[in-house]
Amino acid sequence: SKERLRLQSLKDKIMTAEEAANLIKDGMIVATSGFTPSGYPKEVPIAISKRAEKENLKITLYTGASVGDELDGTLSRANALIKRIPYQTNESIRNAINSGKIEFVDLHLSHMPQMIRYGFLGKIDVAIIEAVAIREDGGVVPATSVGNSPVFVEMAEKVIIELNESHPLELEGMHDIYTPKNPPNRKPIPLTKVDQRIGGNYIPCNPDKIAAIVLTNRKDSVRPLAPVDETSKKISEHLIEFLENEVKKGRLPKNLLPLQSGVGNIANAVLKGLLDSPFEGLEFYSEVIQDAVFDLLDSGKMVIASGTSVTPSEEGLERFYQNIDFYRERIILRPQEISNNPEIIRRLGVIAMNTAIEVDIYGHVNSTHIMGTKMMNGIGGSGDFTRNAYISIFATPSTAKNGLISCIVPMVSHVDHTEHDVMVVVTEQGLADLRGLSPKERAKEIIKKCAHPDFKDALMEYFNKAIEKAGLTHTPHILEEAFSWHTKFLKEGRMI
Ligand code: 0RQ
Repeated sequence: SKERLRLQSLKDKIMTAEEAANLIKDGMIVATSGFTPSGYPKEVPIAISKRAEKENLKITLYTGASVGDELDGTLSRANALIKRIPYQTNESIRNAINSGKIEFVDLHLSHMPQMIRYGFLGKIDVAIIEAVAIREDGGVVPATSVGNSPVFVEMAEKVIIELNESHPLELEGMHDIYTPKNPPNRKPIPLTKVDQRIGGNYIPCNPDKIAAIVLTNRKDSVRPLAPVDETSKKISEHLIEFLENEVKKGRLPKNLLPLQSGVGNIANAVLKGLLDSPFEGLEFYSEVIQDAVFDLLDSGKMVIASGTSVTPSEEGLERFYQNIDFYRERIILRPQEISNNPEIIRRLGVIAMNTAIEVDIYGHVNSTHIMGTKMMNGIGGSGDFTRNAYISIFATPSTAKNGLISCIVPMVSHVDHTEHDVMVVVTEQGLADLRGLSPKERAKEIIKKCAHPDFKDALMEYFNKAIEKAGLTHTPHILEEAFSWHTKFLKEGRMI
């Protein structure tokens, strides 16, 4: 319709997904919109996969973060991917990464856009962007995520637009697009408050670059959320008690500071817990806006939410669209270069809450690897937020795999966040406040507060034995035994 394609000279670029997919050649770098199954292209990737099943066609794929099965799933099952950057959560692609079929590069999400502008990641041949409209000047109005789309559109040779009518036009005005310049002498990013807008509400695009427009109304495949379980609920209670105490001590204002929370069930439980908390006037400065944020906005407890994508459940999406005028006043979607920007996170004083796979007794955190070797999802934005937070928090259940694995271990099998970055660790057992503690003090606090009773004594034994063997060094370890819990699990299916 004229409302969605406002530059009439582009009308002859409308074509089928199969025709658009023919623009992709073997060996190309293809970059797409999409962030945590939201706002990603669907029709053209499916068409590329179909071609790849019949001919020799392999591409490198860049995205904002995780995308839906129509993209990561179909392309990896069609063996159409050589390399993938920077984050994924799809089972097919995860299996391909962990069996050597695809090279995966796990990047901090805020780093990727500038790495592309610096030329570190090669030249982007084609960008495929999901949009709700194309403006009179060629500008692209993104859908439910912004992610890396601005830099992809800027740097790609050609742009394919999937104009998706399943997204309401009322999304226009929700985005705030600002692009920092390259060094030297980059200016400060002028964002000092969560509710501030610093850019335009569309992605500028030279219309000559738009090589194809594909019309669709296929919806994102969104993920269902599990109901809040006992473990997540306890984690949430410990965390809220901690935040209340910080307010009492005068280290946080009454309405806290802007909150960031990861995705998944624990994050959802923590946000739900805030609904029943005494806090008012909350602000959210995060990546992903999920259902619990709608609850907080509806209740009036939260006044503003800034992120790079809206990723609701199916019911959540319906609710979002039914009340879009209400949410457009309270939600701002920014490029991931801004939502995850270290400069802004430090300036705003963001409280970062992310999930760990495992934590060691000294407070190093593994967020990405299973038993040190297999990639789960990727570091995502957790590093962007953790290193620069006012308070950095990691949550995890104290055990995994029905209690056979302790998520508190002598030494993490992969390090994503070092002890220098991690201030608080919380499990359903309790919360360890590590601020101002030395490694040996941290070990006692983490074991005492966070470890599961089944593993507590064994962890303390390891720590004491390490002191006996290594002496009172700065960070006592027994190198021959540091990974014995993991190797035992791999051999016998349990850690102790
Ligand atoms: O595997 O499903 O095969 O059983 O790890 O664990 O408990 O389902 O937790 O879905 O919240 O994910 C850290 C991966 C947690 C996620 C991580 C196994 C466990 C299960 C997943 P199964 P759960 P969640 C914002 C910030 C990095 C990115 C990030 C993540 C699977 O939060 O990707 O923070 N974070 N982004 O069984 C072996 C252990 C284990 C274990 C759990 N100790 N050993 N396996 N598992 N603990 C979002 C973005 O940046 C986009």
